[in-house]
Amino acid sequence: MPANLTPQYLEAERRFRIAKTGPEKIEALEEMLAVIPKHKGTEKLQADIKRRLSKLRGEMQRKGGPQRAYLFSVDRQGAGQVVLVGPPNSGKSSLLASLTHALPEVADYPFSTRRPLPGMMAFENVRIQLVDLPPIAQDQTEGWVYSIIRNADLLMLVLDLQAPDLLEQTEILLAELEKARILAGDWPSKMEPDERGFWRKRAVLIGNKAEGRPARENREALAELYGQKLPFLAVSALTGEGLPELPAKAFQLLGIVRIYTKTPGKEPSFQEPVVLEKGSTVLGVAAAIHKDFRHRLKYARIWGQGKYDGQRVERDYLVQDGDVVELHI
Ligand SMILES: Nc1nc2c(ncn2[C@@H]2O[C@H](COP(=O)(O)OP(=O)(O)OP(=O)(O)O)[C@@H](O)[C@H]2O)c(=O)[nH]1
Ligand SMILES: [Mg+2]
Repeated sequence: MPANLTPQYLEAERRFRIAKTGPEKIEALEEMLAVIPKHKGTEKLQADIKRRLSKLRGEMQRKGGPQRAYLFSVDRQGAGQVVLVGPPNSGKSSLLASLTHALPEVADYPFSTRRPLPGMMAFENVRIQLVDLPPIAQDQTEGWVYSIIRNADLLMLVLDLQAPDLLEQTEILLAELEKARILAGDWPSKMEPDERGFWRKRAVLIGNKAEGRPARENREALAELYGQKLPFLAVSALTGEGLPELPAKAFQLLGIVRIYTKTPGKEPSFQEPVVLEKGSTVLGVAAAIHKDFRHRLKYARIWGQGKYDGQRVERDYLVQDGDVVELHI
């Protein structure tokens, strides 16, 4: 064992050893990964923790896992996983109900949501997974909620624009996330903690309950205080105001592109795009279709904005949203 493991790390490891449930183990492993000193001497150990984490997450998502554990994790589906995060009663479940076919419990009392609930939200020809979560509240949110957030692609921070203490609620929300080592901001989401042990996650502020006059004043105050740091959208799950823009915003912030593949001499199908991270190459497209194509790809032809139709491109050519790619293997 590397000699310079900190007391903080050893404490997390102790918690891992005595953990009984999957969510408890995942939480302890995440803490270990966050606080482990990051240098050459711990590289093997870090890799080992990551392996155990992804194995546990996989186990919990398969049907074979214990029923109870299954309730605390959410199998990723569609083009990206977006989680609804916010204080009690801000309208997270209402938004899930408005944007997907899911049927969450909506109630006028706080803490009505107890378990994660996913639904699929449509944006043009892709589907984005939206996950409703229990609220974030000082010392009242169970650890597995943060584990789900750490594993998400995008956070929708849902706030109640009609709450008299809106700004305080926003501050508390961001502070609670930070306590759980989650930094919400205008940066690409990472699935692993950074050097300082923080999960950096891209976030968008959703001011819900935007209808009515008090909301209008609050909206301005929120935009003024946080608008520089975070993208901001005002919506109302009640009247539907702002909701049509929400899926497009999520798609944009997920940082993904849709590529359509075709075989020579045939028309592409525009129904089922290959979804890839922004910054992917033609080789990435090939690898997404079949892992052998990574080695066998010779070149590609491409159609899209700012290119000649059917232009021949090499393997490292960057693809853009909407491109049609013909792979030559
Ligand atoms: N006026 C107004 N009320 C809303 C709006 N959206 C939700 N509500 C109401 O706000 C209350 C809370 O809604 P929920 O969707 O249950 O809120 P939640 O954030 O899921 O609450 P928890 O699960 O307890 O964290 C309910 O009474 C909703 O009807 C809105 O846009 N405008
Ligand atoms: Mg709810």
